[in-house]
Amino acid sequence: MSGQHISRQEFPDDFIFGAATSSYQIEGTKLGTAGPSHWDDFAKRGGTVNNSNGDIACAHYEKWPEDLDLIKNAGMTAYRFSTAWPRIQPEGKGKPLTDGLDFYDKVIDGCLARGLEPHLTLYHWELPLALSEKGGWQTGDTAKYFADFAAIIAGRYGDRLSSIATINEPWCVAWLSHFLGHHAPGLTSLEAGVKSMHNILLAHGLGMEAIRNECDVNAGIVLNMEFGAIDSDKDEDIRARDLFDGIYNRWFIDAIFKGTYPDNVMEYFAPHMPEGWQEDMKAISQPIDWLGLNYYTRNFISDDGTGVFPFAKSHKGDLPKTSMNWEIYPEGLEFFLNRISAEYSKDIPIYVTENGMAWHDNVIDGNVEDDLRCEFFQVHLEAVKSAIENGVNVKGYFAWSLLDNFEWAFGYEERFGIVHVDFETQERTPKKSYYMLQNMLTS
Ligand code: IFM
Repeated sequence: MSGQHISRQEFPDDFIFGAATSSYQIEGTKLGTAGPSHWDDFAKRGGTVNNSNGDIACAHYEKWPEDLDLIKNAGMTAYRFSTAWPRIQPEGKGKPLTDGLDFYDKVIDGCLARGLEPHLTLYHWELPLALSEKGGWQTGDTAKYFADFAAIIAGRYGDRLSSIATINEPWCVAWLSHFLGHHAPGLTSLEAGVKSMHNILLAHGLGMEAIRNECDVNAGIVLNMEFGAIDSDKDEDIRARDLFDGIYNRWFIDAIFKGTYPDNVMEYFAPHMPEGWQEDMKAISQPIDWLGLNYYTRNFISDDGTGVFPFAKSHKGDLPKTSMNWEIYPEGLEFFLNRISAEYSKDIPIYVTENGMAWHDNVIDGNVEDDLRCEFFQVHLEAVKSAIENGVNVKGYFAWSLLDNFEWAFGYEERFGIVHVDFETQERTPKKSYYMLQNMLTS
């Protein structure tokens, strides 16, 4: 099932292959000096399964040299990682901590010493608790503090980085966390959701300005997109699906590339928008140098019969599923790559900044036989290749994730790594998918 069938040579020479991680999911917040984030608080409140948290995670704060070696030895040439804001500014503002700054110096220099391009994401979800307690993403003040943080990072590291992304997956930061309540801070309020949907984009816009003031680095943002499938032609189902697509996908990319929000969503969001939001659209839609796309799955969307916005329920199709019960649907990746190119920008360099799958992997006799993940990477790389052949400017692909790690609301139960982590001993064991990618990239 997982025989090697795609080769490095089928991609352009300047196409980069890498692996991605994020700070809270791997570093260990109790290692080194870091202030508390809203995820530490959410975990304490029982907001994650199995009472797990990011206290130790993969102990990457200590084991980063070994982890960078793993990327290098996979034949990859790029590493995507994020900075923990509370490790730099424990209160979300004020003087940066030397310990945190030194840590990312080591990681970045460690990348460069190994010939790995460092691709840094400023915010992959750990908001300093002090800012969360003052309203977090429901207030535009957080966006202003974020810009100060962006200036610190860009000023210190910008000349050594291959790229900076402002925000990872603004849909998760805003809607998933403030309306659906699945992630920190765990709110289920339409008003909080809508305000965050705008403020996280304001943070992107102000962050871009701060980065541009400090250095010449390639700056962009990473959006996650999910394919809204439909198996009905009823008007109410189409309305639910289009709203899903509007909130999940178009809200962010419309704002960034067109400076507008989708009409079908604004019909319901308008009463809850922050005052004066229109004035922010210029900063939000300033040009970016590149766009990151995180893609995982599709969901079938239909009307939920409640008559209450957003009117949608979802169900799965009959394709093979990951242990997260996410359908494996590579056509969705190709769809979004083509859509970005056709409807937003033909020229913007696009990086697939996350793609991968969870499985309940076990080490047996020193091996992890994750055949389904090997197949997953193959079919998604085929989708990328096909988009490139269609003229889409895709410039790179990052596997999610380098390591099994803290999978947010699922704690350590869901394993996304191409490298298995034993969370008792911190032993790393490359899985079959790691060797498949290594073989592809080095042979
Ligand atoms: O683990 C997450 C990551 O932090 C953001 N993108 C999706 C991944 C899998 O759920």
